[in-house]
Amino acid sequence: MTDAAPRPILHGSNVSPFVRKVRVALAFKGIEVDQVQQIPFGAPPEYVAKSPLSKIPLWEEGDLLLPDSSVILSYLEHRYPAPPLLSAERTSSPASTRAG
Ligand SMILES: N[C@@H](CCC(=O)N[C@@H](CS)C(=O)NCC(=O)O)C(=O)O
Repeated sequence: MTDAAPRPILHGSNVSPFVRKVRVALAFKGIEVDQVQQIPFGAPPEYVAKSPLSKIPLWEEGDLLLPDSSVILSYLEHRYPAPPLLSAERTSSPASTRAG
């Protein structure tokens, strides 16, 4: 990550398995982010404006908003390819696109 890049923010409570899924991927790849503890129910309007379904997790990186754990993992894999979450032989399998 360059100095100019905004530091990513992971919104969500660690109670959520979807949030933990993203945290595991971040730990595996050695990516540091800020985390804002957020629960989905009764979320403030500022959060709903970023995540219209008011679900967690939400990935915020500057103007980029990704309100779904599988989309976040796909983004992480593209932006930070090493180490890969899936082996090359797994990524060549059509079934791998349905994982998550
Ligand atoms: N497909 C979403 C599911 C996320 C999800 O359902 N999170 C739960 C918390 S574990 C949530 O926000 N529930 C609130 C709701 O459904 O209104 C993802 O993978 O991120």
